[in-house]
Amino acid sequence: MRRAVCPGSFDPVTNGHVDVINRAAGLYDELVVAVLVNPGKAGLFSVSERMDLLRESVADLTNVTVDSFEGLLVDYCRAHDLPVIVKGLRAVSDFEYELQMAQMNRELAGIETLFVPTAPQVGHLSSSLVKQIAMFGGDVSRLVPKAVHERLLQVRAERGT
Ligand code: COD
Repeated sequence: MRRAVCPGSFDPVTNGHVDVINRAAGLYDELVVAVLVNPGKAGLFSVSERMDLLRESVADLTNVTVDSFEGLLVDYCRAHDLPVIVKGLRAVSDFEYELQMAQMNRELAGIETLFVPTAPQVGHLSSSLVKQIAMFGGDVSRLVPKAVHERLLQVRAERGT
């Protein structure tokens, strides 16, 4: 059974994430999408909201499950028998940091990293840009899954911005 993990903050999941998850799901028998619990950084969405939005966004992928983790990714990988990390790469700026993390994760625990190059139509997407645009009233409907778009509209309405 080939298993892998797609880790991230996913605050919130974008169409860029969904593209990487879709493609990784086609390469492995089981794919776990794991949301980082970062007590030092409050996101726009809670971890459980991010997980719900992820589940809705990848509901059609039967070999994908959504989980969360705290601490080192390699410890989570070891505890859940996940020998491969799948990451999306957007640009050279992503590559430098991602390469360093991939080398470190391999040194720490022998966990390999597979890089999936972004699809050109979503290469410019990031959660932080999407949040910024949405909170200033811009249209992000083409950039995120439907459930995320609806939730962003709700948050904006609640904040009255
Ligand atoms: N196209 C393609 N890929 C994309 C796109 C896009 N438009 N947007 C994002 N991605 C990729 C990112 O490159 C990343 O691989 C993944 O999707 C998740 O992105 P984010 O932004 O949601 O999440 P990050 O980058 O904040 O997540 C970082 C981790 C949580 C994976 C990392 O910090 C981590 O492993 N932390 C745990 C602590 C640890 O183990 N530290 C030691 C590391 S050596």
